Amino acid sequence: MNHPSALHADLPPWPEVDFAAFGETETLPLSRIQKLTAGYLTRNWLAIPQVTHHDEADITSLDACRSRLAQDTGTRVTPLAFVVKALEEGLREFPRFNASLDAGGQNLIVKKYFHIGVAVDTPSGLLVAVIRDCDKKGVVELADEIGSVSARARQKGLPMSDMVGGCMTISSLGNIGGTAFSPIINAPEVAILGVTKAQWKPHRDGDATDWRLMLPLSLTYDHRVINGADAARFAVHVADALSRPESLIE
Ligand code: CAO
Repeated sequence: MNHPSALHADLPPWPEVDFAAFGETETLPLSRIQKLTAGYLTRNWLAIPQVTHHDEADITSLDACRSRLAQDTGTRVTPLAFVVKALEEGLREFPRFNASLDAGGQNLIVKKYFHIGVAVDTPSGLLVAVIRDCDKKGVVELADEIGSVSARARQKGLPMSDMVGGCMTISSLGNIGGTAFSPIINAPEVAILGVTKAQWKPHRDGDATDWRLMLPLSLTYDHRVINGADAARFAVHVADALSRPESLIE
């Protein structure tokens, strides 16, 4: 396997422009986290042949279910906790997604644990908090943990021990907007699930039309490890699990 720095070798130099020659400018230094993230993202973008597959999940029942759960337990439950649970189910059904290539690219290491990373937007940059043993936690416990770890990440950052060992990452843009995007894989994971804003859409059912709340899913996968048909099956599986929320909270 080519070392990522070798992939840089033939690129032309970055353009050096005196922007001030064209008008007023201001220089803002990047934070330590932004600089680190920039290096990792560039490496992962260059070194992984990645493809993004798009699908959507019917979360009409899930939306009602999460409001009920929040009322019963007093915990704020966003769709993300269900997405974590559905993803964990997908990883169990499709073990190739719960894997990493070793550093030499010769072996696939399949994990028997289910730790899921959640990208958190903090004032000093993007952090990925790893939620451990998602197979052993219910939706409410996951919601509670996502809420507390993301608050901690925003207030004072996270220790490295809270950010390592993830199996697959979720990048949720929540209710901000957008219909799809291409998240970059968080190496050495082999896939990442992007989630954008759920939208009400008409659904034809025989002669009738009803309105369903649809959640866009954008699955980027490492094409060296996962083929397109399996990615499509994986996305359908996760979407199906999300459409049956009761099975996720059993
Ligand atoms: N569609 C519609 N509404 C959604 C939604 C979706 N896909 N996801 C979340 N929401 C709703 C939530 O239910 C909540 O509304 P209520 O309070 O009325 O229930 C609201 O949007 C805000 O949710 P949130 O963002 O505070 O909480 P979350 O659990 O969805 O997400 C976290 C937590 C940490 C992932 C999020 O705060 C965050 O940091 N997101 C940004 C991650 C990011 O930057 N990703 C890009 C990485 S690549 O650059």
